[in-house]
Amino acid sequence: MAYRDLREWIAKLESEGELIRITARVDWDLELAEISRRVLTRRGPALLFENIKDYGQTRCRKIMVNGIAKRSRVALMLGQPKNTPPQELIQIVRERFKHPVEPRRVDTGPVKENVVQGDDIDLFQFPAPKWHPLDGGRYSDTFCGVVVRDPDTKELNVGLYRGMISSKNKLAKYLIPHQHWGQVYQKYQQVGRPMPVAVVYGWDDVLPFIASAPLAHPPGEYAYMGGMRREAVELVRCETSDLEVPASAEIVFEGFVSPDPATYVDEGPFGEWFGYYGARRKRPVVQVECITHRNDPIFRGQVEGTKPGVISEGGFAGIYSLTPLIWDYLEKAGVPGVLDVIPAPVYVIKIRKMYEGHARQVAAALFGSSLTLQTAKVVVVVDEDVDIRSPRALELALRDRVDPKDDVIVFPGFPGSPLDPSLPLDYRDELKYGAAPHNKLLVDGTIDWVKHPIRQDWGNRRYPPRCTEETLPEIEDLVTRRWEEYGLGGDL
Ligand SMILES: Cc1cc2nc3c(=O)[nH]c(=O)nc-3n(C[C@H](O)[C@H](O)[C@H](O)COP(=O)(O)O)c2cc1C
Ligand SMILES: [Mn+2]
Repeated sequence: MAYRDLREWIAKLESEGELIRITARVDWDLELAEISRRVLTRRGPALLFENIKDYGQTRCRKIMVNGIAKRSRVALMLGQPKNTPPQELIQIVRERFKHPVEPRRVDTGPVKENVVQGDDIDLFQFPAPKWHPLDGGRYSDTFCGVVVRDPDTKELNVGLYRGMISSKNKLAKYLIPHQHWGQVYQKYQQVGRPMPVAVVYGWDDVLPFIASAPLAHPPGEYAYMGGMRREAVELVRCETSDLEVPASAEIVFEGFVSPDPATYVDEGPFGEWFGYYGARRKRPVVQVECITHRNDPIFRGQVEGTKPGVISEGGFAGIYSLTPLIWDYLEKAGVPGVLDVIPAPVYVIKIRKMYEGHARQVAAALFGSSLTLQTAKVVVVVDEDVDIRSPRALELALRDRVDPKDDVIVFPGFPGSPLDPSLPLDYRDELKYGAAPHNKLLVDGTIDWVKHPIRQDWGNRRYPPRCTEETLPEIEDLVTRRWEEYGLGGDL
């Protein structure tokens, strides 16, 4: 039932009317990105570009975008009906995270149809777009899986980390030390050895879905991909290292990151998910030593930095991966009563409040975990009677339940995302600080039990009864009965 590879996934999307092939000639230089962005803004279909300027005769001639940028396609990825409601999808993902499936090793697979080494390596043979006008280069790594192995535990890690083509055989990478591959890289640096890396493009879209989620080890990302598909991922060994990649992936770049900062090259600016360009800095490099790919391979990418209010494909996938993870994490941390979760840009958590301090417990758990290090900066916690999916209801809760003096609480000195544009540029130096030095904010929108004890004259409530919802039943009946008599019949 699982999709074997990107091609089977594309065929499924096409049969469901969820993918369009673009055969008109399109320029990789901004035009392709703008088409993708407009279609994303309209929550349109996935796109397969088949005719890219300068890419008629190259090793790779096609690129797919927007594969899981819509709920119907997230549902299809999970083998569910297209119209599965979002809250149901989140519960399905939650359930599948609880049942990881270990990967299976196979001897070979389609990804080995072509093995490219030495002088034949040329990353510009792959149609990486220029996504934003001020980007420092062409970003090949926007929806891929970056594989490394922890030299101590021997575990594989698959993360989605951006990368820019720096030259024919160099990928400049945004490697943040606190991320899993950043932690692995520090181990290689300590012993002065280069870190083997494999970057995987194009497979079942559970690959970028899982690679961009902050998951626990063990069992690691491949087991979670297996869990999402309910079928083991088949892995083959790389040519130049003991790393492992999906046997039916479209393309794999294999290489090494030198431990020596003298080898770092310029990376950035890049239009980031915060909606701003980041800074250009010297960053680690994957020196590519081998490329393996299928015949007529299909590249995979996504446009970041969309229009205000429009969530990118990566951000969209994140709603469906992060929400279940946060929910489970809070439960495991022993935080009771979580009823709903909205992750990022502002976290909103709905709880059945059980004691005073409950909201602070939620916030402290979120700020205390690496799970939410990148994304949790502002957390709002509200009671169960607030519809957190209604912006108006949220505003009313902020106005009517919050005492700015007591309920707005700063948690100073936490690690956070170096992408945050509110930080001074120096704080955003990820290689200097590991993460970025951050302050976090809780807005406690729950009713304060100390200030508002239960009152019998309010019907055993802490807050005054709402005047907007209730009149006496006999008055309702009376007015209904006399409606015509008032001269208010007909349409009124
Ligand atoms: C499109 C996209 C691009 C990303 N780029 C980066 C990046 O350049 N560096 C980074 O550290 N995290 C990046 N992330 C976030 C990581 O993928 C995410 O934190 C993930 O949990 C990393 O895997 P890990 O937990 O195994 O380290 C990106 C996420 C998305 C959706
Ligand atoms: Mn990981």
